[in-house]
Amino acid sequence: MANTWGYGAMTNSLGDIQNAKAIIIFGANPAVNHPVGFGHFLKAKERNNAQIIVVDPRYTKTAAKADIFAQIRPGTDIPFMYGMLNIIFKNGWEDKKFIKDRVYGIEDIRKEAAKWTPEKVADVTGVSAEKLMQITRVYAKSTPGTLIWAMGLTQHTIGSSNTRMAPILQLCLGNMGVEGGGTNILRGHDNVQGATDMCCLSHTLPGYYGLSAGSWKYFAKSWGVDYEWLAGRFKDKKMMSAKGFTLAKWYSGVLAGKPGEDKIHNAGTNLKALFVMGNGITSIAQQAKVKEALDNLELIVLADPFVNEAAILTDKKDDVFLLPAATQFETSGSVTATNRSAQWRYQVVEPMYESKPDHEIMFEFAKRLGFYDEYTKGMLIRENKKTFKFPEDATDEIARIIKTIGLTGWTSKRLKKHTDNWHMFDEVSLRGTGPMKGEYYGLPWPCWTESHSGSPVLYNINRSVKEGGMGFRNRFGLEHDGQNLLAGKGSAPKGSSNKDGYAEITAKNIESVLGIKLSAAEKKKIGKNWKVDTSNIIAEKCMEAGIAPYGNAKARAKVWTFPDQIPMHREPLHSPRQDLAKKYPSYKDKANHYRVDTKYISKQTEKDWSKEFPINLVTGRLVNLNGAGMENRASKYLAELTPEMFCDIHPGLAANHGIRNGDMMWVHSPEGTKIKVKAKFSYSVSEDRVFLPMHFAGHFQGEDLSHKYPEGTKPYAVGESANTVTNYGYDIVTQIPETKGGLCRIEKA
Ligand SMILES: Nc1nc2c(c(=O)[nH]1)N[C@H]1C(S)=C(S)[C@@H](COP(=O)(O)OP(=O)(O)OC[C@H]3O[C@@H](n4cnc5c(=O)[nH]c(N)nc54)[C@H](O)[C@@H]3O)O[C@H]1N2
Ligand SMILES: Nc1nc2c(c(=O)[nH]1)N[C@H]1C(S)=C(S)[C@@H](COP(=O)(O)OP(=O)(O)OC[C@H]3O[C@@H](n4cnc5c(=O)[nH]c(N)nc54)[C@H](O)[C@@H]3O)O[C@H]1N2
Ligand SMILES: [Mo]
Repeated sequence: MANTWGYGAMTNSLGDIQNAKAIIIFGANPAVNHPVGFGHFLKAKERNNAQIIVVDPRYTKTAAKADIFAQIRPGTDIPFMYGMLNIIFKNGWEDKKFIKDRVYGIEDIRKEAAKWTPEKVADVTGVSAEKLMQITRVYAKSTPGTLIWAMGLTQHTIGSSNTRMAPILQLCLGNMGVEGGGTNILRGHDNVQGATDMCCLSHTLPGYYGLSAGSWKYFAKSWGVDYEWLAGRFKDKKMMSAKGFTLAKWYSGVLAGKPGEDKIHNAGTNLKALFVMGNGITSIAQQAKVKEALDNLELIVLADPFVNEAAILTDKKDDVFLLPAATQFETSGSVTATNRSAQWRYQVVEPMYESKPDHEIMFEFAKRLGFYDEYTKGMLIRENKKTFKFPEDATDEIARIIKTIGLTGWTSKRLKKHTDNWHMFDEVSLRGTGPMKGEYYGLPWPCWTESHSGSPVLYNINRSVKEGGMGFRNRFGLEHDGQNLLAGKGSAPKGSSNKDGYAEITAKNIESVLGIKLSAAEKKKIGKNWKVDTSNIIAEKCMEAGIAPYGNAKARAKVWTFPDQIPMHREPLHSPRQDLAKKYPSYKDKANHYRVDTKYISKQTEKDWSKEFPINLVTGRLVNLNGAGMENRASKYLAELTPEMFCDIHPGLAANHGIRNGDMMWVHSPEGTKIKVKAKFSYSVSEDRVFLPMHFAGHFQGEDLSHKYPEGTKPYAVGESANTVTNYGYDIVTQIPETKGGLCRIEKA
């Protein structure tokens, strides 16, 4: 299973934040979670006196560096942003030309924003009308402004709507496609962007190609394998195109059929085996369910450099295997940073003891499962080789096949050259000098051809396509509801042969859009459209004409295929405000959501949760620990900083429950689960909420599982996992768990 919690790449880069005049941060705590990158935020302050605005339910270390802090109620960012738009439209502070030429659907946004007066926003979000007006004025008047988000926006049932709302705010202010602007999503692990781009996800092929027969056929051809052979790996062709389970709900795949469990659509069987490569498992919401699922599996295989604490959580005795995986220092290959730049990672040491790098573990599996040749064949094709060299040939295979996000230019040779010449690039613009002139560091995608510069700022029409410029992608047809979806007159990237909006480039329209004639030989070689054109003729011709192969369209504020066409506020499934849950109810329950019938409104209305569980539960991160935490809790010095699992609690709230600083306390969840943790007084949380760090494991509902660690492997710090009490609730589009919007009850232990 792969890690793909966050979504959306940075449109700009960390360095480019230094160009911002204002920085608004929703649900991210970079001072803690991206402390090196946060240096650029502070430099923006030094350089431009950039105003830093933090919107978070907690007074974080990032908030401590902010000019303005708004303590928002969890899960109410959509009303907050509509409130900003309400003020922006009322004062005419929006960028009218940008909206007219480059955005579709703002009329609907305008109507919704009109409903969110500052007073109404104050009631829903807990942020005063005055503060909302102050923030809006500062942010709208200090352009370019950059908008930052991370997990505080995504880990909600409405997470996907949050991630549409934020770009809409930026589009309205004309903050997209400019240096110092953009939506800059601070991603998680070093290569989480790369993992997402390769679609270690259950609903797409690599490069976001989707699961249609057409996509499968493109990959079959590109991998040099027979499409029917590939199809034969599935029960039938319907399952071949069906989305799989997600990491968040895999447990339902095991437990379905038991009383009260969500139903599944899995071609007739429950899941029987689990193979984990690079996920901590104790980081998944609903740990009691996860434990039960682990206990009910026939086989568990955990490939990890450490003891994966799934093995500690489960009571399963047989057929649990720990495979020693090598770490990133013992292998090499390309990794993709949060701003779409690639870097080559060189091996530091040989794999230690009997450990093996992940790719070797996978190759060994493929051999034993009987498809090693098919699995590795794609690496031989580019240069018609007999044997491959990993990872160079894998990187070159990716460059050969992935057109959708423009990875053609990412050959292993070029990526190594960038890493080797790291010192020749500017940290703000990413521009290279000397031998690296004309290229941006890490060739941020799209990097359309083998000589393309890379694109440091997405959607920037002030640069030529050759130098990283582009409009918005033409992805959703040419018109909708009678309105043209292509960009307006004169809004093509600089130096382009076509000055206006244009469709994505296909073999059919290339001559008319570019105003060129193809030779007979070219016509024979060219692919059907830019996404499947392995001849690269489309991309090469487009570069000459200054045309972005993916078209030049309007960004869409309205998505007519989503449950909410424009982002709408909906209360979390477990809301402390029952009055608002009635007014802004959740979605209808969703059948077959990544194979699982997932509850929304039925959960929200099951009872008035807030009566028994009146306190908001917020979870998140600490600077000294990472993810599920095993890697760092196994380090004596890092563990020493937080030797025990704790709960940040306001002294006022604690006093009401007879809890003193340092007492043990119980946190109970609506699911009937509980954890025992140490109370830590903190004014970072208000009296209506508590905060739990997510990095602990090794205790379960009050029980110490220390005796279950294999000899010599117990980490220096163990404790309850916050995810034993995070509530049921999953994003309507992506199925990310609602780990940042739930309820709990507390008592002194
Ligand atoms: N030290 C350290 N660094 C890390 C990690 C780590 O574990 N440790 N993990 C890495 C990974 S995988 C990721 S994804 C990133 C995550 O980086 P962040 O997203 O910054 O991490 P979190 O602390 O989970 O959440 C950020 C903030 O969201 C706030 N929040 C919660 N609910 C809401 C809400 O409804 N609205 C708003 N506006 N804010 C809300 C929380 O109070 C918290 O301060 O960090 C990466 N960096
Ligand atoms: N309550 C709550 N839960 C959350 C979150 C939250 O904010 N609140 N955040 C969520 C987010 S954004 C994320 S990303 C997840 C993170 O949670 P996890 O995905 O569990 O993150 P890590 O602890 O980084 O887990 C990585 C595992 O991979 C192992 N590993 C490290 N290097 C290698 C390698 O090279 N090969 C292999 N095979 N294994 C390796 C580590 O030892 C570790 O066991 O947690 C999610 N869960
Ligand atoms: Mo993450």
